[in-house]
Amino acid sequence: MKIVDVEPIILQVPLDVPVVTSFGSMTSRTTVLVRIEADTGVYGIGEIWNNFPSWGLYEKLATLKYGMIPLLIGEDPTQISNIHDKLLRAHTVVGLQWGALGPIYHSVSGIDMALWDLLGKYRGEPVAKLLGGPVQPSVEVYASGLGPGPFEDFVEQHLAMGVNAFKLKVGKDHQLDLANLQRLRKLVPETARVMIDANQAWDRRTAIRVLQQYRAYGLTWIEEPLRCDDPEGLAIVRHQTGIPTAAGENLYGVRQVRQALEKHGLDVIQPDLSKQGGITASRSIVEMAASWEVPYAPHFLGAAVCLAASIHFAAALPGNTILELDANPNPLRERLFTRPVKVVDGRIAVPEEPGLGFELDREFVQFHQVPLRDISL
Ligand code: SMN
Ligand code: MG
Repeated sequence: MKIVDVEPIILQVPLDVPVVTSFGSMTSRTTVLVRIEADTGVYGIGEIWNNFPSWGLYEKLATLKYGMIPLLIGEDPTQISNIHDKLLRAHTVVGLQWGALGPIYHSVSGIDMALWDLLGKYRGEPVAKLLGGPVQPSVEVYASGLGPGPFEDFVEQHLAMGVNAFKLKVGKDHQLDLANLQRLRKLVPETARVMIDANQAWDRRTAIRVLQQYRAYGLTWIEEPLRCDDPEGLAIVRHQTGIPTAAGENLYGVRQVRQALEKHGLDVIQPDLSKQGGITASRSIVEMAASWEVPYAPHFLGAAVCLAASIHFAAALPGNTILELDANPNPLRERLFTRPVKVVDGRIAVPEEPGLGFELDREFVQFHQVPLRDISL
């Protein structure tokens, strides 16, 4: 079998109510899917991370088109490890040189995910099974993306779905963060897990000072309290505050993760399957973390394809604690598939169909697919 075609599919859906992130306001949701087809007609779909800013996709698409696709055509798509290795070997040094490690890993992520989907479809098996699982038939999720604005409705909706873990955005305004945390704790049952995410906002001194005040709230973790390139700082923060730390969405390559583990900076590792190099690289990351007895909780904030991949992954590989599920409305997560992903009793069941186990809704895709020149920024 040989790869004969690799196509990016750019989808953009305007939002009625912008989603406010700590980086800025999102007026649309944009994603890049990758469709890989083999000469037998079998195909797979993957997803490349694209959150904010939407114009970030230009560099990922260029990396895909000029860097990756020429290396993929003619390859045997079942040789996933070889292909993964070849793509990273060909691009890592030049990526370090021009400072574009992110887009390289993001592009490889979409390709890798598509290859696993393709392999599953070819073999007639779900990806969770190809990965040697499942070790659990369903995966617990937590609702993320709460705050800094009102979040009561989101919390209520997710409690009704049986979700019992919530993550609040912090890091902009300490008084508001504290008030939000108190409000969230009152809204949820005592048994609920509560996490906070500072998105790299603090320096060491601020993190320690602020987190002392959060101790009383029984936090399951503080995510990215410091810049992602300060693993020693993370170790100091977790030792001095006693609050577990989580990070990983901005660490690229096993070496960066290994350094964070060696410095004892992490209690939970959070690879994102659309960012860190797909299923193949994320598997290396979580297996390496397991040797430090550090469990994983996949980061996820994208479209339905990455969600499906994350479910297979977390169901198949031991050491998963929980999976992120963005609580903000996102049509690319909710309406991309003919059969939407459902949360029941706070968990998502692993699909039993071949590959990632879903069908793209053709009408939705046709309606929202945009040529690169028409992307609104
Ligand atoms: C996050 C990532 C990207 C955009 C907004 C928020 C956050 C998360 O770090 O982990 O969900
Ligand atoms: Mg985060």
